Amino acid sequence: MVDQTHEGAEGEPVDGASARPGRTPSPTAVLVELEESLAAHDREAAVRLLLEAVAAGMPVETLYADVVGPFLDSVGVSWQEGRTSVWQEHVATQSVRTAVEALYPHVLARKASAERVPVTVAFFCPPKEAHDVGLRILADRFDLRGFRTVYVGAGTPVHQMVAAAIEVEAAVVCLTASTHFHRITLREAVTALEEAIPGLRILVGGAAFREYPAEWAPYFVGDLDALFDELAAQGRRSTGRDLGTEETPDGSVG
Ligand code: B12
Repeated sequence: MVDQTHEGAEGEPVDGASARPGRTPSPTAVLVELEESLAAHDREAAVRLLLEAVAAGMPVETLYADVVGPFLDSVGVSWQEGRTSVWQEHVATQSVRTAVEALYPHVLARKASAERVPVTVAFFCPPKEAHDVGLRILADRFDLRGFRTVYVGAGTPVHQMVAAAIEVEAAVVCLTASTHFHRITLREAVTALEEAIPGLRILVGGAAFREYPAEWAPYFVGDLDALFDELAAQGRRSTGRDLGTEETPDGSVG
C-alpha cells in the first residue's frame, strides 16, 4: 500500500516511496548505492532508493542532475568499454525510468503550488531515436516550473510531431538526439516544424549535442532556468498577464 503520510522536498507528499526518518542523503551516497544495487541487478532496491531519497528531502532536480544523469553516463561509459552488457544497461535504464514515473505525482504536487505559465511545451524524439529518459526528465523540469507539458517521447514520425504540435497549440517544442545519425533526422523534423508552424520555438538537446556544428546554436539551450524565465515572461506578455494588466476579481484591469 502506498504510504502518503510522509513528506518530501518542499513538504510535498511523495507517492510510492516509504519515508525513512533522518537526514537527506547526499547525492554521492545515493549514487554509490544505486550503482551497487544495479551491479546486483536489484531493480527493487534501486527504485526504492531513488524514491526514498526524494521522500527524505532531496529535490527531484538534484536527484536528476546529480544522481540519475551521472549514473546513466557511467552506465554508457561502462557499456562502451565492454564492462556492462546490453541487457544490464536495459535493467539500469528501466529501473531509473520506473522511479522517474513513480515520482510524477510528487512533481505534480509541487507544480500545483507553482505559478502557472500559459505556455504549452511538447516533447519528441525523432524517428528511430530510443533515448527518451533525458527528454522525460526535461519534461518534469518544465512541469515543476508551471508550464503545460505534452510528453510524446520516443520514435515519433516527423509528420506526427507537426500534427501534435498544431493540435496541442505548442509554443515550444523540445527535441532530443543521442547520436550523429539522430541529429540528422532531427534536422528534417526542425525544417518540417518551422515550415508548418511559423514562430514556433524549437529547442534541441541530448547526447548528440555535447559537441555540435554551429548551425545548431540557435536551438541549443545553455541555461535552463534562464530559458524558463524568458518563456514565462513571453507567456505572460502574450496573455496580457504582465504587471499592470492583471485582471482584478471584478473584471477591471488593475
Ligand atoms: C540508456 C541508454 C540506451 C538505452 C535507451 C533507453 C531509453 N529508453 O532511453 C538503449 C539500450 C535502448 C540504447 C541504445 C543505443 N545507444 Co545508448 N545509451 C544509453 C545511456 C547509457 C543513457 C542515456 C540516458 O538516459 N542518459 C541520461 C539522460 C538524463 O541524459 P541525456 O539523454 O543526455 O539528457 C539530458 C540532457 O542531454 C538534456 N536533454 C536531453 N534532451 C534534451 C532536449 C532539450 C530541448 C534540452 C534543452 C535538453 C535535453 O536533458 C537531460 C537531463 O539533463 C547513454 C550514455 C549517456 N552518456 O547518456 C548511451 C548512449 C547515448 N547510447 C549510445 C549508443 C551508441 C546507442 C546505440 C546506437 C547502441 C547500438 N549500437 O545499438 C543504440 C541506439 C538506439 C536507438 N535507436 O536510439 C551512445 C551515443 C554516442 C554518440 N553520441 O554517438 C551513448 C552516449 C553511450 C556511449 N557512451 O557511447 N542506449
